[in-house]
Amino acid sequence: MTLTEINFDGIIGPSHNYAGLSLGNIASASHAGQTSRPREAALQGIAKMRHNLRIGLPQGAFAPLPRPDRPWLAELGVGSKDAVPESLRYAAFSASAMWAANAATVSPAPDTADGRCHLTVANLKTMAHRSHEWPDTLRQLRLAFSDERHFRIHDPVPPAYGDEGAANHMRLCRAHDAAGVEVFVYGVSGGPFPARQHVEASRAIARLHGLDERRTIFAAQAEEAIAAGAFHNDVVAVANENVLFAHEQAFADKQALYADLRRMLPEVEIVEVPAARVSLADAVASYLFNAQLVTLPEGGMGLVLPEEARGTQAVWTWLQEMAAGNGPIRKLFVVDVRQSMANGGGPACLRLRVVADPATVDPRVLMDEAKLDRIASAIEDHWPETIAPGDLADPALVARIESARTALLDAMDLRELL
Ligand code: SUG
Repeated sequence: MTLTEINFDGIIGPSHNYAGLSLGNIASASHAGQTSRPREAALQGIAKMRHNLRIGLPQGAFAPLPRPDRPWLAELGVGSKDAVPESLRYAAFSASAMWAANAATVSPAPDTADGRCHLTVANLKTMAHRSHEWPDTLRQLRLAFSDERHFRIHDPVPPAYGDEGAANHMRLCRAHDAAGVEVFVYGVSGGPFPARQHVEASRAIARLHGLDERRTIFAAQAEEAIAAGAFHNDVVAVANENVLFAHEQAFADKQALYADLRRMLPEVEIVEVPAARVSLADAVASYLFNAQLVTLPEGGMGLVLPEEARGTQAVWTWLQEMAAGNGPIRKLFVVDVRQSMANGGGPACLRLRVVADPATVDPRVLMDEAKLDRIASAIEDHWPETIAPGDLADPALVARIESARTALLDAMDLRELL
């Protein structure tokens, strides 16, 4: 068994649009009503996957979900032949499943009582447009990780408690294949904005995954961070192996969190960015912490950052100083995921990390250059170029969105997800 970290990116679906649906997500609100570019968006996502493959990282991908979500509309009394009512249109068409960090919470095998990798699909109940992702996400997780000797997939926790998946979960460890400390980050209050992750959901997942309480931490997000636009913890913090990279104002009680981490994992290194160097506002606007913090095959760690981080002066200056210093993070890679960023989704939002032996995963969801070529050509041939407000009322566009996904599933040999 070779346990390794695999990043599964959500392929950006053909209905990608800017509907301003996420209260508390500043990018989503500020781009509401703009014209989106689904084809460009999806190709940016493919280019990121290619970049990560080329620096030697294992890469997986999840297919977009069926949109409009007809079974969900049926539950709301909309028949399959009916036009989608305007009030439900954007929620029914959202391509939000692209942000795979919200698909599930993952506890790798070394952390769990039964020695299997556990995944709990996120209920995403706080936002209407995301609350109906989980049934199709669950189907896809069951397909990708069907080997029950190695994986255990859980239904969502009950909707009494909001759960947003891996975006509010960090794992620290000596090495990916060693037992880790799992940190569940929850929100209590977000000032004017909703706190999306409920502590009871986090506690339930820790129990369901059979985690050891001596290596499990529950930490509250700072209210000021949520109020500044950190609707998920991964907007202000990211961890990889023994490194926690976080903004000074990410957590309600950082001293307690850092002390617990040092006690449970003495080799932990905490790289904290002071507010005096990078304000919360700049951290949120640049998505500095929504980088992928990765262990490079040649040793050392790198950050896969969005262009916006290079474009924000205080952030880029700080990053360059850090990379030139003696710390654990030495390499900076910049990728263009602007179409996703405009809805509040950076490089780390677009991926779900699973530590597993690739040989135990369905090979169809594991990527190489040839598969990415096939996927890219399905996108080039079938994805709409633009979606302007109101376009989703056009039956011809709806048909095109549905047939585009079918073409992609054909290219991925995943027709059973139709
Ligand atoms: O849930 N945006 C997503 C962005 C999710 C980012 N994920 C992580 N931080 N891991 C959200 O707020 C906007 C959709 C719209 O407005 O059209 C949206 O759903």
